[in-house]
Amino acid sequence: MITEEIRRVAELMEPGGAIVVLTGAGISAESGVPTFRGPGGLWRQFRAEDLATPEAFARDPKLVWEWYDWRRGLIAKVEPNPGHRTLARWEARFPEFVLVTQNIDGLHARAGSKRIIELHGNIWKTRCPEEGLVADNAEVPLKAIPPACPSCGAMLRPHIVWFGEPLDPADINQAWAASSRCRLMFIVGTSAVVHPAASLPALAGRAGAQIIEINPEPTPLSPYANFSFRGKAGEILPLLDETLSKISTG
Ligand code: BV8
Repeated sequence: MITEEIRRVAELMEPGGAIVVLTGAGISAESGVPTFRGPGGLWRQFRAEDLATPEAFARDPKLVWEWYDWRRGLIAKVEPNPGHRTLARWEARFPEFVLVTQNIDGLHARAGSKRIIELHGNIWKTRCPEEGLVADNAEVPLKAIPPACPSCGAMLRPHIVWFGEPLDPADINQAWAASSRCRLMFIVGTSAVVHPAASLPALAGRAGAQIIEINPEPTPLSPYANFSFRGKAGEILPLLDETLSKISTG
């Protein structure tokens, strides 16, 4: 059944209108990737300070790499879900569509999205701290922990933005620019507590965009959303897509 609110949002999705979608761990939850802060979330089991900071890596790189190797093993076994696939379709459908993700799991790309701003990096990439070279790495499990740079032998690090590290200026600048000129911003599956990602909807809202949140739980951004869908991304996004198709075929 198509709710009135779904129809209203679908009607706002005009073919030429700029759309930004900000995703978080919740969109991958239905694929089986653990979130960070909810029940069963990674930060309920592990301390971010021990595993996701530059200080933790300097102290114990083997421990940090083992944790990422374990997560790579989990992610390698799962598939993108209908939420990821809907966003890939929207990229093809809307010329001014920008996908900004905090996720590092690579599932948006596997679903077919091509223009993705990965604000926090990608678990399938390594970076050489000496030469700055970013390389793809799909080994599961990793052959050596910690892995070494094939070119200079230095210890590689995950190509991930840890707490206290700046985001890649090119990524955050693109995300800021897209957010400040979009007409619609969807916030999907994020607890909206990690900055600067969580500041993007405010930027869009101030510039006059309609804010649409999709999350089974309320977040600090919920009071500012024009539409809040309390449901799963893998159900609400396909429902919106279906409604969009019905509207456009009359
Ligand atoms: C920086 C990578 C500056 C590791 C991650 C302003 C105010 C306060 C603090 C700060 C601020 N600005 C900066 C900070 C500090 C800090 C920060 O934000 N701290 C917070 C926590 C207080 N930010 C930083 O440190 C950032 N860097 O600001 O640098 C700087 C400048 C110059 C020089 C030096 C430094 C860097 C942030 C990067 C953090 N990296 N981790 C890894 O993943 O291995 S953050 C971690 O949280 C994840 O990566 C994830 O991307 C991110 C966000 O989490 P969510 O995706 O939202 O996931 P969460 O579990 O929280 O929520 C899931 C949601 O899904 C829930 O709401 C749930 O209800 C919902 N859900 C569940 N199922 C579904 C669903 N929704 C839909 N469908 C479902 N089926």
